[in-house]
Amino acid sequence: MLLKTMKSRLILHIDMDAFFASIEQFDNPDFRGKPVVVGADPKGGKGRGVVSTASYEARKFGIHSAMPISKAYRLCPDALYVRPRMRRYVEVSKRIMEILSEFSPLIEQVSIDEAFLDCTGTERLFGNPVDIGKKIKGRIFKELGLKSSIGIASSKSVAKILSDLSKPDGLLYCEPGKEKELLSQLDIKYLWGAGEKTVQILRKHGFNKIGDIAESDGKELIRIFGVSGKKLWELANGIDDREVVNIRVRKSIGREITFQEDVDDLETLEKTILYLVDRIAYSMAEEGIMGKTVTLKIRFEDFTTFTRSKTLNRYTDFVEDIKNVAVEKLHEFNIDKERKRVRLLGVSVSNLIFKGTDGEYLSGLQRELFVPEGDEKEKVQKVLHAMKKQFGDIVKRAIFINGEDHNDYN
Ligand code: TTP
Ligand code: MG
Repeated sequence: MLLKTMKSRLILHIDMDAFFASIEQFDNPDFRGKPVVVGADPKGGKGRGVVSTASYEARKFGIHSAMPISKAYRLCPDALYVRPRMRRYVEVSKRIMEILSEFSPLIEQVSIDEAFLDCTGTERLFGNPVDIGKKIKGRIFKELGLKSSIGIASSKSVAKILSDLSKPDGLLYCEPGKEKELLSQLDIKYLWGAGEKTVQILRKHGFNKIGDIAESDGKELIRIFGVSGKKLWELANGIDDREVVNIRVRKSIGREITFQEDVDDLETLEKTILYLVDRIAYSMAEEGIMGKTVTLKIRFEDFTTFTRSKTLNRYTDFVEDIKNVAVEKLHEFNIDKERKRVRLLGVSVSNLIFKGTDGEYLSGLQRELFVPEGDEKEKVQKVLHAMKKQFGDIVKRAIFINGEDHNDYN
């Protein structure tokens, strides 16, 4: 029998410390070493919003993410209260991901300040696991002046737990084979995937340490939680084969179409733009992306190809916004007057920002910052997207396009 030896994986979980607040402290040297609270305006204690995050100095007063800003103000009125600057944070986030991608091409960004890296097989290049972690921390600090915490293990869940435990400015490594031992003494609240509710139920049934779960025969867990009970048991035993999924930090999102027959009338071209933009906007909503720069690509019958771009003054994922720019650019080609025949038409959106995949907070913030509240267009678009998700192609705009369209990803 052929024995397959599974090589242990080397997975890193990187999470920035007090991300928004640390950026504020870096950008404003006066804020360093002081309690900084990023979030809504406290309005002298009457503010109604919440805390995005607090610097570690502010956390000493009990202030934390998602706490009402009025409560934070009561706990520490002298803290420095600043409004979020999302664009700046997204820019720094992109830079961090670029640094991480120098250490491995297999990178999964989980939220604005967090990513998994699969560094299996990179020891020869960068040294032992701890060295790799130190190098990454060093690079991020040197280039951006920010502190990070890193967990290194053979699985995603253990790496994630370790980065949490190592905070702030920490680095923890679990040798392969020691996962179960390491987890056993930890409180069940550290188990990745066990939310607050699950933890409560577990405690009610007498599970307090992760080891309590690992040592149980699993049947009780399955009885309580169904299939996810089995998952919990596996995680508690350090079993987690989820892979680091390569989420490409995309530079643009677009679609283009090559017509069956070259087109020379403006109306068809404009309709085609709407058709393409509809699909782009749907993908953007699906993937939680907004963009600022719209590019129109046009190829004439003689294969000469042009691109024309315009950068808006805000991020958008609205069909209307994207379409308007693309149509405006199309008109610059004087197709009507010159009767030029078009072979291919494409639209793409670049200069993108991404919302985190593990929560709505980033999207919420982005909406708050970039979109007027209660915008009608947004509501209509949301409904359209929701319907499209449910009914697929039934909800299409009534446009017939004679050609093949395809993704145009960069
Ligand atoms: P986190 O990584 O959860 O928090 P953090 O980086 O501020 O602190 P830690 O050292 O504990 O990792 O979230 C990253 C950023 O996301 C955070 O700086 C601000 C934002 N955020 C919110 O706006 N609202 C929230 O409720 C949370 C949890 C985060
Ligand atoms: Mg963080």
